[in-house]
Amino acid sequence: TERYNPKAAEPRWQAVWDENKLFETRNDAPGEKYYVLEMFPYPSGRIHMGHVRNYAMGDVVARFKRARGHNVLHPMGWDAFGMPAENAAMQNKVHPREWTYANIATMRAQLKSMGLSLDWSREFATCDVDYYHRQQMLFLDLLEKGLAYRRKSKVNWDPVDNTVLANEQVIDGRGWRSGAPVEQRELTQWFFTITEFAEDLLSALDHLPEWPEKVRLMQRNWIGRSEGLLVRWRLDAANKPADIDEVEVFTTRPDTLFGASFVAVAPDHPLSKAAAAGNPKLAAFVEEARRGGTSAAEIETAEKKGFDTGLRAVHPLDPNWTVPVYVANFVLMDYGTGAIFGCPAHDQRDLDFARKYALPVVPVVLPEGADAATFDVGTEAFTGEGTLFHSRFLDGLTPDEGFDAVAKRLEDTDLSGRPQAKRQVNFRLRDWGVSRQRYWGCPIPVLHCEACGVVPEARENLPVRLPDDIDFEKPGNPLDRHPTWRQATCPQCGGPALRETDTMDTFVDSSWYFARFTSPHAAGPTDPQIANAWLPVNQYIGGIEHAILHLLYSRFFTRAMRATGHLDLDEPFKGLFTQGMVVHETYRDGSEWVVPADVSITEADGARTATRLSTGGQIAIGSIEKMSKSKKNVVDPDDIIASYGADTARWFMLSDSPPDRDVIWTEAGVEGAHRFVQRLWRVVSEAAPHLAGAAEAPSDDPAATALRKAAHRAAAGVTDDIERLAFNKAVARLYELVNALAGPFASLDTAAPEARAAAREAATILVRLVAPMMPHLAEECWQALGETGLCAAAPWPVAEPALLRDDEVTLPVQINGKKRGDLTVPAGADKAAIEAEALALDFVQAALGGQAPKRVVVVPGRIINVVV
Ligand code: ANZ
Ligand code: ZN
Repeated sequence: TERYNPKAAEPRWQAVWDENKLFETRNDAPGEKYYVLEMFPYPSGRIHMGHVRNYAMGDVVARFKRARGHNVLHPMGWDAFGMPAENAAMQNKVHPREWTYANIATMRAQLKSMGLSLDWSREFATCDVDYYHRQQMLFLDLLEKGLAYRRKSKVNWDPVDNTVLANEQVIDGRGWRSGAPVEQRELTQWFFTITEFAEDLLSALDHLPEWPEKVRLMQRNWIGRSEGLLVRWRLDAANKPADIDEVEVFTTRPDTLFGASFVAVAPDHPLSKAAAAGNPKLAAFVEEARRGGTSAAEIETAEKKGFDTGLRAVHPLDPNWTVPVYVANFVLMDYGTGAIFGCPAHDQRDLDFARKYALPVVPVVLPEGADAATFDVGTEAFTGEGTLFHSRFLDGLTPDEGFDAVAKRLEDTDLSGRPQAKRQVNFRLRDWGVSRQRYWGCPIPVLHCEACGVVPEARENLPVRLPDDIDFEKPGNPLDRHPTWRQATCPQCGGPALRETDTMDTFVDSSWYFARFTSPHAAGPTDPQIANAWLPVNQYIGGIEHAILHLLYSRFFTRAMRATGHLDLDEPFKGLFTQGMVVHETYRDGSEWVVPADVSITEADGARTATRLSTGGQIAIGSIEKMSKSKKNVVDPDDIIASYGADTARWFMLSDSPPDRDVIWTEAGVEGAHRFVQRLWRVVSEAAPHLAGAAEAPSDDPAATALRKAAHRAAAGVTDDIERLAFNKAVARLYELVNALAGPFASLDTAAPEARAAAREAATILVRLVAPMMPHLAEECWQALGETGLCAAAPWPVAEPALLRDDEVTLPVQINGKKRGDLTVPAGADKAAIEAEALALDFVQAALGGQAPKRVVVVPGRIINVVV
């Protein structure tokens, strides 16, 4: 037969699926609903191999579930707002809208060439007016429910370009375009109250068994719940500021109070300001510290610095003990109370700080087995478990017991009419700042009226559309300097008002798109009934890079949309799978990276050498790394599809490694995959003519039964593999099945019709098992076999249990507990029969020496033990 020609076959089958609207999902179609979703792409220009891997996996699940009779929802769209479109506008003078939609067109065509079973009728881009209109509705709903609010917050300010910068636009503390040192400015910005849900977002993680533990852990840490104590420290009257009497700290380790050697406050803390009032050097330090980065990560890595205010705080458990009060750059204003007490022996930051400023280091937790007389910390704080010592009434307690003892005592201590301490649960999680001072995003639908203040836009005036006529000549937000767009009418008083020019963080767009897909044309954000019927997403698949923010924000939105009546569910994603990366060797010609397409590899005596095709010169082979433009180690999916076809690309992506691990893309691997494509085609198409005249029912002779068993076992195995998303195992099983069938299929011309029936059955099983991974090839085979209808619409093969059973089992035979030999019996033989056969064995007879056995233990399917 002829070689399989994917170039001709793939577009042909894609057109047939399209014409039949095979993958258009009706909300009311029969079958249990199953929603499979891959994280939608950002339309950056072209799809990359990471997309191919992600969508190939999702497509296997979608096609499999469809074949199993589910009503499958498998949609696709575009996460289309964001900075790169504005950058392109600035660099190439192309409108962000044009740039974005052109990219979408390119990438849609690329995805279509992969033959994905997507419901394109539900497609949308988040920059479609239709979509952001609904997002504005949601915003107003959140505002009404008190889930959105405004407050002042810090932003990165470029003093030369006079504009706010996104975090990504700050490079080493400088503006990416101006190069000027970035300042922190306070701006009034919009926030969503994600912290209101902190406790629930945390505890609900325990009820997501189909999420990777790793992701749940990352979410837990991000939410960062800690139980601690608020402790008020009196300021020593000697030199305290007139209007401040005390400083309250948040601590999770009140058990270490007797190891305290200083108190430290954040640069923005009121006490810093008060202390700096008459102290220019301190004022300069505070100013300097405030300029530093605001992110926790920056603070974590910055050098720990402090400044002694000269104030002293009185130890809460000893009125005769005071410690110095510092302003320190590592204390965050927006965590706890913005003030801490430092216990250097048991906290690394405090220890570094104490060593730097020569403060006492007194250990108060003794590690098990350590000697109280000699134990000391060197440069490493001891943060483990142990027993409290040097701690007066706490001596001998565990840290937990010490926590409670201190809490009790201080809760009962009165300090100016209030308890000196109280328990508090703190979260690291902050409210979600959604304001962005950018053009290419969803406009926040509010107005600023001089008479009425901040007024939500009237719902009948939605959508607030982005203006088209904008210029990127100057840095900053083009909405701010648009000649007319800002001018509007206040819906409350009818007077003039100005539009909000902030647009929403693009993470907002991707926080509810999965719900919109359930009824993409609904007048409101969702049709709640339909959304509830489809959600949660049964299987969500995407990169681990979204393990924290995107998933957390989507989980928040699910709660916010429940509060505003747009859906009613606990969690958006029931199953989550994070796939590994696609990696590739790197190549270097001197200092220049070389694309794999320009490299030819030769192998001799186990050594590989690389030749650069364009120059003929030998070049260096570098390490294997994530495909990236910077190292040029990328392979363009289009090239692969053009040379080998989409099925080969899909098959290779699924075959080589477990889906959660990295897959190494190699030319040899792709070629191997393609050889299998051709082999499968040959095996099936050459058998096909002999299968036409097959009998109705397969024979039960041993050869036919062996064939049937191979097919039915593969069916059971592949089903199980796909259920567990073990695609590489499914692939391995299918290689095996083709091997098992190739021999018998080659001699079909002389086989009896009943034997052909078994072969026909095996062939149709094989083709259907392959279909989720290689759907085009499967259709071609299906047609060659003369099957009616489309393979993509055929039901999944169901394995017959009888064919999965082994006919015979081999049991170890023990004499007095020692294995002496084996016995093979028919599967399902009863105990008596097994016992009789065992006793007849030569070596058992010999051991018995003519005597009756004392006891015979038979565990069918497991073991036989004869006691003599
Ligand atoms: C004394 C102490 C002794 C502490 C010790 C730790 C170990 P988590 O678990 O993240 O909640 N802390 C409190 N507020 C802070 C702020 N605004 N900026 C920087 N650090 C702050 O951490 C709580 C601990 O972090 C608190 O417990 C406090 O230091 C510090 F051996 O108090 B601890
Ligand atoms: Zn007004």
